[in-house]
Amino acid sequence: MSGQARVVARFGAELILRTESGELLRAVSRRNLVKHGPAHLRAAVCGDYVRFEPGDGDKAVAVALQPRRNVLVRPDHRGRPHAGAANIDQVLIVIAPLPTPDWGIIDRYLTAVAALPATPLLIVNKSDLLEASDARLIADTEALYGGLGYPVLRTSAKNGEGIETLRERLRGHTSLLVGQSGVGKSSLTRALDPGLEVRVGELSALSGEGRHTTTVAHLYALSSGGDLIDSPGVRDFAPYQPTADDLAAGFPEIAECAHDCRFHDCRHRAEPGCAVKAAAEAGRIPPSRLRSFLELEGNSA
Ligand SMILES: Nc1nc2c(ncn2[C@@H]2O[C@H](COP(=O)(O)OP(=O)(O)O)[C@@H](O)[C@H]2O)c(=O)[nH]1
Ligand SMILES: [Mg+2]
Ligand SMILES: [Zn+2]
Repeated sequence: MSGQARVVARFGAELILRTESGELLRAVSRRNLVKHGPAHLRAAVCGDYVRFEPGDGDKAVAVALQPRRNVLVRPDHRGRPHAGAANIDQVLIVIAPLPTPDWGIIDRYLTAVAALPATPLLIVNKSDLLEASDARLIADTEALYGGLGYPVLRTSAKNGEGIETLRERLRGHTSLLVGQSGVGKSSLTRALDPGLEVRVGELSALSGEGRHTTTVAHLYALSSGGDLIDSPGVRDFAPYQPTADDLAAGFPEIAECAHDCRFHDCRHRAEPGCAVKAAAEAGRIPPSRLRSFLELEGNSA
C-alpha cells in the first residue's frame, strides 16, 4: 500500500499515519526526510503530510515529506529547538477560572500564533465554575482581548456550553489546543467528540508505546469535521525567542503606535518622545499588554 497520509503522532522514528481513506497505519520514517535545513525540521511531526510506501512486515515506510504551511517550534527540555506540530491554521488558547489566567502567558501564545501564522481563538472553559470563582477576572480578560479584536468563546466541557459553536469553528481546519495544564484541553477534545476515546485507545495499541501516548502530540479527526491536535503534558507550546517581526505581529496595537515614536528604534522604555508609553499612560494601550511586550522583547534576539 502506498500513497499520501497525515502524521497523527510520532514516537521517535515511528509514526502513526492516517491515510486518505481514514485508515490508521504504523510506519517507520526514512532518516532525514528533508535533506537540507536545520536538524529539528528534517523529520516528520504531528500534522505533517508524507508519502508512504510498503515496508517490511506490517509497517509502512514514510519516504517523503510534503512542503509545510507552517511548523510550531518550541524549546525541548534542554532548551534546544524542537518541532512539535505542522500545518496548523487555528490555535485554541484555552483559559479557565482555575488555574487562574495569566495575561503574560496569553500574550506569549498570541505572539507565537501570529508568528506561525495561524488564527487565534481564545476559549474561556469551565464556564460552569464561573459563579464559584473569580468571575471579575474572567470578565476583564474577555473585555481586554475582545477589545483588541481577538475572538473569545465561552465553553464548558462539563455542561456543554459553547461546544456546538466550537465544533462549527473547527470544521474544515487544523486546530491546535494550547493552554496551562488543567484548563480542560483534553476534556474539550472528548466533549467535542465522545467517540474519540475509543480511537485514542486504538492509537495507543498501534504505537505499542503506551507510556509515550501521554506525552506526545496527537492529531484527532473529529467526526463533525476538522483535525484537532492536543498535546498532553505541561510543555505544550511556548514561542521560541520571538523576533522583532514576531512581536510586531503579536502586538499590532503597539506596533502601530510605535510609528509615532520620535526614534525609529525606540524600545518604549525611557526614550523621550515615546508614543507607546504616552498611549499606555493615557489608557489607549492596556498596561498589561505593554508589560508583556517589554518582557518578551527583553528575551528576544
Ligand atoms: N467544572 C469543570 N471542570 C472541567 C471542565 N473541563 C475540564 N474540567 C476538569 O479540569 C481538570 C483538568 O482537565 P484536563 O482536560 O485534563 O485539562 P488539560 O490539562 O488542559 O488537558 C479535570 O479534572 C477535568 O474534569 C469544565 O468545563 N468544567
Ligand atoms: Mg490534557
Ligand atoms: Zn516608543
